[in-house]
Amino acid sequence: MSGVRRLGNAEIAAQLERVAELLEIDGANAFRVRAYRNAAETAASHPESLAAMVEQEADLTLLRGIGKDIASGIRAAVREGTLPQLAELSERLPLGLLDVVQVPGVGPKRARVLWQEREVVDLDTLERVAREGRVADLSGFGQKTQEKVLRGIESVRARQGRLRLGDTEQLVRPLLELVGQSPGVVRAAVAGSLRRGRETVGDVDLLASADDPEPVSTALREADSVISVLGSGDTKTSVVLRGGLQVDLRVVGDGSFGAALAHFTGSKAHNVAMRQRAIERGLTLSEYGLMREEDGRETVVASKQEAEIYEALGLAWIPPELREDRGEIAAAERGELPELIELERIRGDLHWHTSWSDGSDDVAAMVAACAELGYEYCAITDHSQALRMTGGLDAAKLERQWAELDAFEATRSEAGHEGPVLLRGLEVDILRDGGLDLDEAWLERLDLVIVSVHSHFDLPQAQQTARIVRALKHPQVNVLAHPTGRLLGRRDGYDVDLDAVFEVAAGQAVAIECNASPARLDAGDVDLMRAARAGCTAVINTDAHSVAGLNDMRFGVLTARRGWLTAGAILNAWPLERVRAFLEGRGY
Ligand code: DGT
Ligand code: CA
Ligand code: CA
Ligand code: ZN
Repeated sequence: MSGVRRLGNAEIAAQLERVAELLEIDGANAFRVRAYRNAAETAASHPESLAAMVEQEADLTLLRGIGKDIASGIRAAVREGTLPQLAELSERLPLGLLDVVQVPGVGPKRARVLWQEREVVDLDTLERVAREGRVADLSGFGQKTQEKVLRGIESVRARQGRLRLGDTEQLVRPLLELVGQSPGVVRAAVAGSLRRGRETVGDVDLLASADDPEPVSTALREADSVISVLGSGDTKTSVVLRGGLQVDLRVVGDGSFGAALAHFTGSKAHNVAMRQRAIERGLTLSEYGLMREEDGRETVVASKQEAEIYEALGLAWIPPELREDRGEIAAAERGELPELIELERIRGDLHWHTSWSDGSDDVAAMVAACAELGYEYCAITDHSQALRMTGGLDAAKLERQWAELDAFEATRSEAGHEGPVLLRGLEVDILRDGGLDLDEAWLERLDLVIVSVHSHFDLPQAQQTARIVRALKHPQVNVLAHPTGRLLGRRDGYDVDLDAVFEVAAGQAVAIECNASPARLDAGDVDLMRAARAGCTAVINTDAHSVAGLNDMRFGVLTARRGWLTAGAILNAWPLERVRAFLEGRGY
């Protein structure tokens, strides 16, 4: 594989999804379309690298939803970079139609008509044709559709790309409050990917129960942050917020709130598996409830509370973060769902920066904030010297920092020392060759050595992997920070064989970081599952560069929950003595 960038599962999934969409526009048979969608979902959620499986000549058809043709397509994609099915379709169909089908009111059938009758090939041509009034006169379209299309184009442009979890929170909180306090509303909740804690969110799904949907729908349409209304009917209202985020509100009767919440929380794959389970028990499951049909009469088995639906299907209630059809239903059936990590179980934050490097607050302020969060311990981990722009520390500067830390501790103990124990660490750069950016004596003196990659992102996979592995094999190294280097929505991770990295980390007692910064969430959910499976300990750190950044811990906890992690698997959920034992390489 030398030289060729190894295709990630997410990329394979995206290509499969694109094939499905193009087939749909092409008017292909619905079963064929669904086959590619199912395969895309499998690829996206499979914890092992498909490319690695191909290299090991594993049989891909053993995976759910992957048949012979798709398997051979994936093998070719791993060799050549592109699915042959996608290459073939994109020769016949303009790829811009993939954006056109996203426009509310268009969809694959209409996209095909627009392409064939009006030569629409992307959003720009669609906009021109619609402005010229040449959409309305197409059969089956009309004036109203044309107006809807024009509004829709704007919203597709605005929300192209997904919003990061951390960016949605402050937008959604006031809306949920507004909805919850609207006249007649009994219950209100967030559903969709946001409730599942996904690292990015396509749109926000809100749910409310009320007898009369009108007042709450009106309240949403008239909210300050709303810039356009995509549609508003009896049960569903869709709006776009300033900044482009779409919000869908569904209003249901309170009697079916539980069923609607389960349905609109998803994921789609989880819902499909749940519906199948209902059918196997002679029941049907929908957004209205779990129903039994007898003698032509339908009776409600469960619908008011979400937990009742799971119970009636012989399952423990499944936390939303696990609802991705990654084995949670089987685990719930056996009563073996993991006891997921909770924010309250986090005892310390072991990665943050101060004004000694590129942080904006000083040591005292950061430790005081950690005390405020109730932490038992924490670690100062500024950058090492290779990161010049950050004012990274060399041995001499570290010496000065430690003198300040000594003085800080002296003041603290005079004042009765009530805060968290402060460990002394450094985030040491992994150099191009895998060497560490600090001398041996200092590596030994530090309580905690974090290593990370901040340069040479473009090395070929074998070299990048060897570089990181070499760093991890240094006996003083304790944590690998942000192991893929991705920046959500901005930069893919570097090309690295994570399974090889995890294997070495497990053997060397190096913890794998779940970087809680909403810009990173790295390692992500599936990678954390892989790390845990390889025997690694995880650690959830904020990598805060200010006091405010310390509050990001919750995003890391959500990601770790999506990775099925329990407190026992997470270093900073352990008591200090056990953490020290881990850091010193003793039994832990
Ligand atoms: P997102 O918005 O891309 O981050 O992901 P979700 O999971 O929030 O997906 P979304 O907003 O399309 O739909 C919310 C949930 O509604 C989804 O997880 C499953 C459920 N759902 C039920 N029926 C349908 C359907 O026909 N289409 C879609 N898209 N979702 C459905
Ligand atoms: Ca959504
Ligand atoms: Ca939605
Ligand atoms: Zn850092």
